[in-house]
Amino acid sequence: MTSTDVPTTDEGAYADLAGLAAAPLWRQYGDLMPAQPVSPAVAHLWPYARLRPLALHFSTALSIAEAERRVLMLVNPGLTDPPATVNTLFAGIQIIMPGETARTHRHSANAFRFIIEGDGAVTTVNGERLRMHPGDLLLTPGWHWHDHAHDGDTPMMWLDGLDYPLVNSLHAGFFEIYDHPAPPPRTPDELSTRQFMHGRLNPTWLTPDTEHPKVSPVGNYPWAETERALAAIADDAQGSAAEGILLEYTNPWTGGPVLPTIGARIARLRAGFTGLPRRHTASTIYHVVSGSGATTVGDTRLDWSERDIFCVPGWAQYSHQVPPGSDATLFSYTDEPVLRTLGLYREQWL
Ligand code: GTQ
Repeated sequence: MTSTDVPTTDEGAYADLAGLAAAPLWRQYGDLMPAQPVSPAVAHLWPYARLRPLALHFSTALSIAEAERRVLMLVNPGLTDPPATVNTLFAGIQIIMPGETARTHRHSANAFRFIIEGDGAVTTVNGERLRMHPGDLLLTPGWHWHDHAHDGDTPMMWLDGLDYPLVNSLHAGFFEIYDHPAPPPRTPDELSTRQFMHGRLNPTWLTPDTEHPKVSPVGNYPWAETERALAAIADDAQGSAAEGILLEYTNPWTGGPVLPTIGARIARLRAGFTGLPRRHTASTIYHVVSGSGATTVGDTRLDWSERDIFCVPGWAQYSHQVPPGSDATLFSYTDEPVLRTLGLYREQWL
């Protein structure tokens, strides 16, 4: 048909529209403007005890050079193509063996590591060497060069968190390999942590990065400090009715989240804790640092124990329970900063 032809049937008109890369809104309105969020992501739990032997298997089956990063992706059963853990965020288990180096690269996606086990590996971020210990939170903000090297003597495993699903959905993903021998360190080891870790005493001679004000200047939030912060209040503070004694890792320049797109948190849930159910538009990924318990998400019950990873998609109703006997400690990360920045954060207590 030519541009001057007039269709005579509805069917013909719909076919002509499709041929023009156009479509009738009225046939899709409800999908495009849902009354409330509809997410293909599901609540899911990945048992660490099942992942660990597989990580060890691939540590000998595949060289780190072949893999670039030896990471088991935790793929939400509802978000397989492209793979993501929740709508905007990714979780993976990375393993590095003694003597190995994962070469220097950078990507526009923001990343962090939360160390699960092992000792003796060092991550270098934009020229600063950061030693990794279990429970440490290390940041690799977008477009920062980073490599991982391991000179200890046991396998080292950590949780990787990245926002690449969000970055790729915005078509803003860049990646580059540093194709030269690793340069010498640019600052004394761990200086950013030592300069900023005390929060209320910040260096006067430094100023925030005006182009990236929402990126924390801290390389490593060490477990020893996190544990001290929890221990100082955990017996006395009231805490959140949904998340217990929930502390946010903060950017010392802003008091806000550590990365523009990702907030990271640690929570102590006291023995016998029963959280009030709620939902919010932010999605969350949890890692069990210690203890055990259950999280009910809609009709799904996730029973978790030490080192497991699980996720709660946005707008899903959830509540945590911890049995009597011992406390539980949960690390978590969330896309709440994105939703808040865009004016899209909503929460509802149920
Ligand atoms: O360690 O740089 O889990 O680039 C995925 C992509 C880790 C990393 C991941 C990465 C990294």
